[in-house]
Amino acid sequence: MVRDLAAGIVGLARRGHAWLNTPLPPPPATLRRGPLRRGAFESRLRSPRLTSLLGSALAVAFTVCFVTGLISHFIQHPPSWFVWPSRPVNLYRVTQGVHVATGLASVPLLGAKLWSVYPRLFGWPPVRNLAHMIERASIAALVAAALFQLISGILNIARWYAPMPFFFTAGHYWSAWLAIGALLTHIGVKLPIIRTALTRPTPDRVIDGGLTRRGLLGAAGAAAGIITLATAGQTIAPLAPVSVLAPRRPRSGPQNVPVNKTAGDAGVRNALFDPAYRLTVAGPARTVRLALTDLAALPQHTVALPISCVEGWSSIGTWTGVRLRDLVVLAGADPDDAEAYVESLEARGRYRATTVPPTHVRDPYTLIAMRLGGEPLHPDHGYPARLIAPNRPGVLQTKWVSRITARSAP
Ligand SMILES: Nc1nc2c(c(=O)[nH]1)N[C@H]1C(S)=C(S)[C@@H](COP(=O)(O)O)O[C@H]1N2
Ligand SMILES: [Mo]
Repeated sequence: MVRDLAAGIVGLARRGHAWLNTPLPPPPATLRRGPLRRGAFESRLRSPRLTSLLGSALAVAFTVCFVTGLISHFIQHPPSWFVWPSRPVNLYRVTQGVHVATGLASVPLLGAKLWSVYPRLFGWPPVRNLAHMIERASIAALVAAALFQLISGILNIARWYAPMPFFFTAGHYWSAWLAIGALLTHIGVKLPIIRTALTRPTPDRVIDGGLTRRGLLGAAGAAAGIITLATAGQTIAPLAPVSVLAPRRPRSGPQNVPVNKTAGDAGVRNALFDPAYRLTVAGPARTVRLALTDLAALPQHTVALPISCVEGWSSIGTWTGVRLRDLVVLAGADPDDAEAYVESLEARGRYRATTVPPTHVRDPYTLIAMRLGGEPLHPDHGYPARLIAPNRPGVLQTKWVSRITARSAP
């Protein structure tokens, strides 16, 4: 009885397996045209070795890009276990510069990689069996997610949001998980092919006096290098002259610092110069309202800190103002343990407020700055007062600050 049952199950499994692996019939002769023609793709440059080499470079670039992107996301939306230090002051500048650079360098690598395998799109039959179908679907997900990441990232650094009818940050974040998951699956499935292709080198022949494999790899690598050089100047000042692709230059903008959103864009032009302006600091013991003269009478400090935009550009400024920890103390909070909620005069806008965690409130470099390069802040840089903290994304360096609420960290 038990034996019959077991035999039945095994038989069913066998039949299922045979069914899953039954190939579809070959294409009718009328379909053997265009890309479905036998020998439609001639280039003998294509080989598992070429694809594996390009794929390895791409896997490294994608992994670095993913990790640095995750860091940037966690700083902006910290899970409870995540702590980002306030030093070294340039760390975020580096991680985000690397994020944007590896993303951009991936463009020619992905182009070459897709070229090396796209004839497989026209393989026949399109679906051989269930396993083959799942594999093709996972590759489709990988290609779609990779293209989406590169295109949405480039649109974001170009600040061109019209083609993106979704919130960039959320789309880019969730699609990153899809891309990295599909990439791991892909590597897992192809591992035997990759291993053979990389361990048993095949000779690199000159084909019809044309390009060699080494030549093609060199060209893809050079393109990646040129793109990196042509954008790295948005954060490495000496490279700025050759950075023809960089949307921003480190020394452009008023007071030698680029501007992302102007006072006009934020709709705060009138409020800035209102003589009734007060910086409100609320805390557990009291609420104080400070006029500009009161702020100027507090101890002033000067720090050299970068604005490091998530878009990859960065620029150092010399900022002067009062320490956030001194303001927190005025309102009766513990400066070593408080977090500060900093709000802007800007009424609406995703970046009108930010929470400064205890690591950064504590840091003596964290200022509510009133001056940049020795002059009062330009209206576009956040006059009358803005937050500037070490090792933080630019998007969290709130401009036109009007209110600070100090509370003990949860
Ligand atoms: N209130 C407010 N502050 C803001 C923003 C904003 O849109 N609103 N943009 C942020 C972004 S994205 C960056 S990169 C920095 C740029 O500062 P800067 O214009 O002085 O260079 O300001 C940040 N502060
Ligand atoms: Mo930014």
